[in-house]
Amino acid sequence: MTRNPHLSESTAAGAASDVGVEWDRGNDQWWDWYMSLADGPAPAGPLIDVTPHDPGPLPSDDEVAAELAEPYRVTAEQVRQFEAEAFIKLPGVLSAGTVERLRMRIREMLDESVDPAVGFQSREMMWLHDDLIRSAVLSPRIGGISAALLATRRVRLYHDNALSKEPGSGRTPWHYDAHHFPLDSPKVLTAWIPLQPTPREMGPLAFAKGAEVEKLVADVEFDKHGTSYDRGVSDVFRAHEVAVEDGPFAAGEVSFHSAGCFHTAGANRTMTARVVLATTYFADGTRVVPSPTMVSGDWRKFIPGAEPGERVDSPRNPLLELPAG
Ligand SMILES: O=C(O)CCC(=O)C(=O)O
Repeated sequence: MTRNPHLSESTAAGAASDVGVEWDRGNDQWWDWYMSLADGPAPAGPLIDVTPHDPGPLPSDDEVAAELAEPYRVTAEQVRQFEAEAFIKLPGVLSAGTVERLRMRIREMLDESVDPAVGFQSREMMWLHDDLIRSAVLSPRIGGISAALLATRRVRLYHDNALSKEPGSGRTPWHYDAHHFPLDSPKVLTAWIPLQPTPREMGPLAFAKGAEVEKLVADVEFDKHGTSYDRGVSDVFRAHEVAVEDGPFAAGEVSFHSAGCFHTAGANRTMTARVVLATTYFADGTRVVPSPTMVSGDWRKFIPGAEPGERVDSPRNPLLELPAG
């Protein structure tokens, strides 16, 4: 067994499946580790130059906030689909101009904080520092969709995440978020908000269809050092002919996946960074799992003060204001 170079003495210790200790580095280092668990050869060949997208006139900060205060009507059929498939892609959640404004701001925030040499760039908790990002992360529109899909009236924020998969950067391994978030409830979801039209070649998020497919891979042993977990999940899905939704995202289209949904993302084979705002929400009343693991990264940053078994309701986990009506 080759030791994973992103792990410390403490997190590398024990069996490859042993994740019982807490993560002892930052969340950006957590992503470096996690992305190193993706299987498959590094893709070769030239990067594709995608046609630049024209978002039209750009809205002001106030116009973005006003747009995101408006409700998005989620139908009963869409809720049923989310429950049956564990994810849903919804068109037209954001206007093309709002998508571009968020992209520009997140790019600035990444550029001021992340080493440009890093292939998968990340930054969390941006809503604490920026009004425009806050108006999206805590927006009644995204909050209202999340509450409708989780069949609850009260949702709180777990965290926000900027995720920029730079040109040439590789796959995101198969995983499900209940393995990551130390939240003791099935009522947890992530809104994955691409900040440009995202063709297949750019590595859009891809989902294994079906709330039950997680049972098929329950016995695949996690491997903190290498790529065998990603490969094992992929092999089982292939053997069971599990359908995978890996299509492109149009500008303004947003996916919502539950914490039990298995998902992955392809490499970015284009010359444009795949920038995403990913925001995670949970039903009010949720508690911290009894024993968080290193797979939760530096989770105390996101839910400060909440210890295992306690309710998560710190000032960093505000209740979302839902749209009127
Ligand atoms: O953007 C990616 O490649 C991975 C994101 C992800 O897994 C998530 O937001 O749950």
